Amino acid sequence: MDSPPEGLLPLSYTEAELAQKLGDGWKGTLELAYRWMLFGRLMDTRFLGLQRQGRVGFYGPATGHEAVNVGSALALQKEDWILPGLREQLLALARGLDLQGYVHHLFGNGTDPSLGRQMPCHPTGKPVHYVSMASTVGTQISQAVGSAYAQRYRGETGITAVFFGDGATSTTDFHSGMNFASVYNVPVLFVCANNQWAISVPVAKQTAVPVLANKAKAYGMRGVRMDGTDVVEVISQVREARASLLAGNGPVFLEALVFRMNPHSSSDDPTRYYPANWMKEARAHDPLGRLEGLVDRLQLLAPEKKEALRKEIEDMFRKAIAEAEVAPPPSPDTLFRDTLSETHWPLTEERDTFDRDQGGHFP
Ligand SMILES: Cc1ncc(C[n+]2csc(CCOP(=O)(O)OP(=O)(O)O)c2C)c(N)n1
Ligand SMILES: [Mg+2]
Repeated sequence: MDSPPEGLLPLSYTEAELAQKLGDGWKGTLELAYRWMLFGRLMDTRFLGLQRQGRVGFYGPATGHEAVNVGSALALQKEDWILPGLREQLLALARGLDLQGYVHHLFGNGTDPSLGRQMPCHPTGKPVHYVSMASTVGTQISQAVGSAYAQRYRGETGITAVFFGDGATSTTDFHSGMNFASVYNVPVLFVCANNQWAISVPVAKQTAVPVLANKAKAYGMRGVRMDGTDVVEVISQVREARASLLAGNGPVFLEALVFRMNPHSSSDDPTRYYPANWMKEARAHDPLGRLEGLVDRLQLLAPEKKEALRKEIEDMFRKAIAEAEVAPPPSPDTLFRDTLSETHWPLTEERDTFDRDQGGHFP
């Protein structure tokens, strides 16, 4: 960073505090965090740009959420399951989701693992234990409780972490999930990324509880509000919560306070509703800028190294996009596959009618 943007809130940790919060390998952890948070930032610019150029149909950026995603990815383990909300694609990639597969998915082509059937930006990744989101706000919360319950029932060692927004805390699934998890002491970690907006509705207009972490108290659960723009804080809180869950101390609710720095999605225009000072305040809490300030102060990455990293990431996107853009679309007959375990006549008839109307190309 040449000079930090005006008003940016610094991360003022000393080396001793970092070692205490992140352990002996803190330098490597911060470098990794920087790499992935930069990746997320560049990805949003690139992929939102693709949507604006009409090359992909939809994109949901998560600028401002990078520390929640990357901090959680670094604190959670392979055996854990992730049930995401709307903005955890970066978390999946940081857990090892294949970038090329994700970009195929954004284009909805024939190589997309979900064969163009999901909305773009709704990836799925079984190998990295990342369940595709449904977009219906909050439904993943009760499902995550079931997932964690099953893990314990089967004697597995991991936990389930479920991510959702502030708006989702006003859904019935939030109530059912929180209540059940607490009553049955289920090893589930609730992470609410409170970006203070549910599309155009500010958080104060959808709940009368100013600190969402306090909602946990009503369920007899530990609730903590953390600074979701400070990746050091996120890593240490998620690690601690995970250990507590595995020790059988009951579910934990973490509220990560963040600032949404982009439209709700590519289908939204926040200039219609953001207050005049919103972006200034959001930029002061920019998670990547804050981490970069810390990395620079501690001289962890030379400027040339940062530049090389940026170039390496941009090249990865360029290559993945070039490959995905020329891949053929899914064959229409895939519409009739994978829906039922055994094909039955209404489906076969529909398929045959469709094929006849198309000129009879199906195998
Ligand atoms: C059940 C349901 N109602 C409404 C919508 C439309 N919708 C999509 S995202 C969203 C707001 C979500 O806000 P929040 O939970 O705070 O998550 P954020 O988008 O801020 O990350 C709404 C109302 C939906 N997808 N599902
Ligand atoms: Mg929100």
